[in-house]
Amino acid sequence: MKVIQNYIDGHFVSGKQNFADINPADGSVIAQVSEASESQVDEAVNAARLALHGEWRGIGVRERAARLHRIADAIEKRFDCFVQAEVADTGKPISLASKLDVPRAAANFRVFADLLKTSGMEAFQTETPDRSNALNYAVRKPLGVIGIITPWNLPLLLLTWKVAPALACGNTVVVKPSEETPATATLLAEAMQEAGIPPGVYNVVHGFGSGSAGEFLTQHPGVDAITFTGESKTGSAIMKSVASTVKPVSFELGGKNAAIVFADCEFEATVDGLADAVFLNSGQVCLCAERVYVERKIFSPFVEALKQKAESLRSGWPSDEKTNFGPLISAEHCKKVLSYYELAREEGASVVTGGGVPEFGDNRDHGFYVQPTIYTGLSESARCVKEEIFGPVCHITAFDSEDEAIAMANDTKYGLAASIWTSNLKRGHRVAQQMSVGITWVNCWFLRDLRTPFGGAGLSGIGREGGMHSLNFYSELNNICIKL
Ligand code: NAD
Ligand code: 6OH
Repeated sequence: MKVIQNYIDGHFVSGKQNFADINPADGSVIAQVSEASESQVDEAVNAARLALHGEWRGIGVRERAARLHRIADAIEKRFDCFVQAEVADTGKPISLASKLDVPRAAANFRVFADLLKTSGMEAFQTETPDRSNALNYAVRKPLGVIGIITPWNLPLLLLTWKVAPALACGNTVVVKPSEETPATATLLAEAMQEAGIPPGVYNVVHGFGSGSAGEFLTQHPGVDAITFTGESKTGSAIMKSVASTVKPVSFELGGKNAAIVFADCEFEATVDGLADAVFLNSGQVCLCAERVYVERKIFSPFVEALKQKAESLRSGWPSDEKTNFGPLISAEHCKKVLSYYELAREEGASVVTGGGVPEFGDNRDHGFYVQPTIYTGLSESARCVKEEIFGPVCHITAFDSEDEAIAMANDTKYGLAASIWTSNLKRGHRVAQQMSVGITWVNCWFLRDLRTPFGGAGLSGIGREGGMHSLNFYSELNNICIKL
């Protein structure tokens, strides 16, 4: 059976023991993953530190950008391998991995390569007390060794979203991909080799969080910063772990995102948009809308139309091109989502559609599929309306006024994303500006421009990445003040 290895100092290496990589579509074991020991994490960090001062340091901006483009080329050359590995690990439909995950991985490298070449630094001419002048300007230096910890829902997309700007800024990285989806991080090492990225610049350590590679990395004194995407409670554990060494952190965490649908929306386009916002990747996108607020005038037809969409999703084998709805990531996550389906009933929800497990009569019955699900009728304080479920499920509430919708949408400890659906653009701007979140979409959802700030408020994160925000996080800025 295939063994997915660690990648340390330019070499593929086995770890201390193996753990199973499971296919979410049928529960079968598809590979063994080599778990890095504490001393291997140490080796990876030391290799990354040495590489900071080696050949990588001397490579100028133009050449670094060229190598980032070469990484993108190498990903595109292996497009099918990446797609297959991502589909096997996550169970996501092949159409999604080939449209979203893998192209975005290449785009992440290209965008940050180009941004690096074109971005300048701020400069100020400053009046001095003696009526003379001083010139202030900043220079950008690498932050050092960056520890990157990522989740399983968009494994390659989210990993490269951090690796690309980190390398663009001249850092070296040690990445710890999710234990559920290890394959593409190791495949990326092949692309790094082909692109001429020196040994030690990109390292991969596989394993779990607490008591394993994740924690070894966050606690390591040789790591200069941690960037993490995952659950809010893991973010809290990582914060504690890095506190003693005062490392900068960038956190993209959970969400309980709202969509607000006004009666004047373009009905069909909005239903299509919401079907994506609720069910894409089986609801396992941090930006998914689990709370949908619909103006009372169109409540019933809207609920009915979204129900039709949910029931028309094709819950098939992930490698079938016609499938547009896959399983959840794991038995454990499936149990969690089904416990919320149960809780919704206990809390008094009306089940519009779904709420259970599909039956296939083949090996998919051993996989982690659940039905796309819509609820209505819960109070705004119900746990199913307050807590992130991270599955293909939403609750729909009717509202009468704009202010009421805004108040309900903002009544959450999270603050990642929101979407507003209206044909009144003035209202779109007005409502969007009142959302307590990091990202608001109007008449669209998950439409990304990689130059824009991305991140969350409240429990949804710390800091922003994207465009210059990424370059600033992954750099140490040195401001130079010269008396003229
Ligand atoms: P998770 O927090 O369980 O795991 C994420 C990563 O952290 C994994 O690699 C895991 O091994 C590691 N980890 C776990 N405990 C750790 C510890 N104590 N120390 C160091 N590392 C540790 O998240 P998940 O279940 O993989 O992903 C789902 C969650 O991620 C959801 O809450 C979702 O909203 C969130 N998410 C957020 C964004 C965003 O951009 N805001 C994007 C994707 C996913
Ligand atoms: C979360 O599941 C999705 C995050 C998306 C991004 O970080 C992005 O850059 O598009």
